[in-house]
Parts: sequence; C-alpha cells; structure tokens
Amino acid sequence: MSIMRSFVRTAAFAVAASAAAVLSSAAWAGMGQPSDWQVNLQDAATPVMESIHSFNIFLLVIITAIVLFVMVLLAIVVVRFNERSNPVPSKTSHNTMIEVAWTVVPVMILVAIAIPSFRLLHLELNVPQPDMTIKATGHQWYWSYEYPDDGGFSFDSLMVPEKDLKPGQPRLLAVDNEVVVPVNKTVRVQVTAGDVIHSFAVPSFGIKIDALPGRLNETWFKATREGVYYGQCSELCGRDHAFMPIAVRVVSEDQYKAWLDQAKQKFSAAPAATRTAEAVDAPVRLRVAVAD
Ligand SMILES: [Cu+2]
Repeated sequence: MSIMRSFVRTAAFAVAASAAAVLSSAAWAGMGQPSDWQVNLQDAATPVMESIHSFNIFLLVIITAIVLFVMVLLAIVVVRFNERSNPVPSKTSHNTMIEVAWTVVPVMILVAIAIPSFRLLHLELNVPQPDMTIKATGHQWYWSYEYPDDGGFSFDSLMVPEKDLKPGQPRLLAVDNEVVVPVNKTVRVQVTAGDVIHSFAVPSFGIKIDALPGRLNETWFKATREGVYYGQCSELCGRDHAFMPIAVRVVSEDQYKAWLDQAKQKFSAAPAATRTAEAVDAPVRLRVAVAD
C-alpha cells in the first residue's frame, strides 16, 4: 500500500499546486488587454468581471477535485483489481448505498454550481440605475458611438493601422477615437448594428453582447479603475472582422468633463455618416475598379 500512499500524497500536492497557480495567475494576465504568456482571464476592472473571476476559480477547484478523485479510483482499480493481484473476482452486482451516493452527490455538485451561476447572470443582465448612456453601433468594419445624455454628439472609431501606431498603442487594438467614460460611474451601453451582426465585447469589463441590426441590446459596466480597456468585435462579421477593435478610456470626472468640451466641438462639426461613407467605401471602390 505504500504505492497508494505516495499516490495520494502526489495528488494532494497537485491540488495545492493547481490552487496556487489559479490564485496567483492574476499576475500572468493583462489589465485591459492581452499579455504575453497569459494564462488566466484578463484582470477585472468592474464588479461584474470580479464575479466572473471568482466563479471561474470556484469551477476550476471543483473540476480539479473531480479529476483527481476519478484518477485515484482508476489507480485503485488498476493496482488492486488486476488479474494477478485479484485472481478470483467478486460477484457483487448491486450496492444500494453507492448507487444512491453516485446519483445524489453529482446533483448536489450541479446545484452548488447553479446557485452562483444564476446570481452572476442576474448581475450581468439587470442594468442598475445608470449615470450615463452610450450607444455603440457596429458597422463593417468599425464602431460608432453616441453620447445621448451629454450633448448627443457621435463619432466613429477606426483601428489605427500598424504603420501609424504611437508608442504604447497595442497593435490591432488601438483606435483613432476612444470611448471616454468617467471612473466609478454606472454606464449603460446600448448596442446595435448598421449592417450585419457584430458583438460588443470588453474582457476586463466582463461584457459581451450581440449587436443586431434593427434591435437595441443593453449591457452595463462600472469601471472602478482608470486606464484604457480594449475589446474586439466578437461575432464573425466579414472580411475585416478582426480589425474593428473597441477602446474605452476610463478617466477621472474632471478629465471626462474636459474631454466632453473638446469632443462636442470636434464631433458636432461633421455628421458621422458622411465621414465614414468616404473612409470605408474608398478601398471597396478601388477593388471594384481593379476587378472591372
Ligand atoms: Cu464585427
């Protein structure tokens, strides 16, 4: 039985190691954007994402425990009940206690998972009283944003091409016009699309919601830390699906007011629709001309 004892000791060590890895893995994940060798989810910047993190860790612990338990059972069968060590097998075919246990215990595990899962869904789907609203509209292949509460201006947000990146701007994620919001404010995001289905997703905020033409979807976030948070369209929407990132800059209340003043001037001058029709159609027209 010394083999069994050392196996159990190894298994216990594996549980401890995996728990330690999960708890410390926040260090391997980026805040607001992916990082090299990232293992865990991106760092949390909102209460919703913090709940997603703890639910994820809770599930990992359950999964690890189940895997180790099944491995121990398998090892016992292999060691103790092979033909050599157990030449005359038992004829037992029923054991009421075990049969009840292997039905009731999994049900209890599922209930234990369901309760925090529904609590999280409720948190995500019930928009609390918002401090401000932003409307995000997905287009092939950029996002446009509207600030209905703060002046009603709107603007388009296009990816910065690689050759124009400034130091600190991440490739394929930086945009020309970022969404700017104040820190610690509940922001309601109304999401729709102008052409095909897109999806508005920002991992550090824990939000991902489909942008459907002709339908207004709603989500919310309350960023508790200042910084720039990146996301991407998360619904295959065509050729440049991978090139319509989302960038949200969370700033202090004063910085937000200052940004609002200059944004109102900058963006109310030209309506968004005319500017993008030119910008986006240009390469398409060029390709049509070449094909002709
Ligand atoms: Cu898209």
